[in-house]
Amino acid sequence: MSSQKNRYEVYHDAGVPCHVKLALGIKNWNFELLCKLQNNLSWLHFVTKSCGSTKIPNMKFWHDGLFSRITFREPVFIGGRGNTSGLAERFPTDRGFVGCVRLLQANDHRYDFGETPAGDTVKSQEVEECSTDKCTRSPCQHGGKCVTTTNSSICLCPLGYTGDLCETILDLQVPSFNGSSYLRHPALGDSALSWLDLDIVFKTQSIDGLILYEGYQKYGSADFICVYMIDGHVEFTFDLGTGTASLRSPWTVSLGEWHRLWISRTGKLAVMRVDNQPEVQVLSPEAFTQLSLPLSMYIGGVPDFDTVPAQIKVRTSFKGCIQKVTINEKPLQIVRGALSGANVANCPH
Ligand SMILES: [Ca+2]
Repeated sequence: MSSQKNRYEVYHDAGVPCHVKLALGIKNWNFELLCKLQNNLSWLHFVTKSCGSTKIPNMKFWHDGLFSRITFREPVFIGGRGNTSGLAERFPTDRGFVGCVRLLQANDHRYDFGETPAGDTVKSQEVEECSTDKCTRSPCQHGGKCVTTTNSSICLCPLGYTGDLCETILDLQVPSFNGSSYLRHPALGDSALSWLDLDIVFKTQSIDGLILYEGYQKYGSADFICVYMIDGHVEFTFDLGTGTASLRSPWTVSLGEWHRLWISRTGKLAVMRVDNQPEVQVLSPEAFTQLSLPLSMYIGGVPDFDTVPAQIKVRTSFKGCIQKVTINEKPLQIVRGALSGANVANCPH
């Protein structure tokens, strides 16, 4: 296989050359090629993959040579010709492939691009990890989820593990959140219909970040609650189904120190106090008075901010520690009570 600009040519030679030329997209994962020999017929079969924008019809292709078998004695080369200078005049290009190959399967053998003995690669030269897909080899341990960023990849570690590759086992006491962390808890359900008291002790390292959130169904009830840091202030925004109401701490809170936050909401009225700052209060607009929260509650962040209503201006997860959350006078088991979570570590003393 060779490439020149956006043209790929695929050669299958069992005595008589036969060529197929296809124009394919650059910078997309392209297609899967199946090449089979059957009796004295050989055919090539192209299947487009959904991730490429180019559509190639399935094709069958027969060569009219005499030979019916093909025997390979040389190693398989991927991406470049290697030491096959004897075949130079039969190859129309002397350039190697520039791009990524993520799967190669011949008959039933799926090649492992790793080095021998674990993988199939006997020798390689100037091959590196595909920069557009750093997660192909999924380096994360203990079930961590690999997520690509612009230049690299990060591991989202499951609850109880930490480290760049989720390699460290944790006994979590007071959880620390790093800006990509969250803990998912059971829904509050109807336990907050008429009243909701929150008592939270936290220490933030950033002026912005989501501390607690539960909502909100795109196609159903619009009820939600959200506690978060924004511009150094603590805010509480809630919606009983007829529009949002917000409370903001009058003053900013210091970074790196413990703070205590009380929120008490009864029907449409919500009252908030942070440390010894003045109390603030607000009434929810319009008619609805009940808060029903059927979805999971999140502490320290959410896996996907698309699920958080646009009225919440903060779009980053919390950076810091959360020592205590009490809901309606019941202490929440912040870590042990969580259904799942990611990237939660121990709060440094
Ligand atoms: Ca409601």
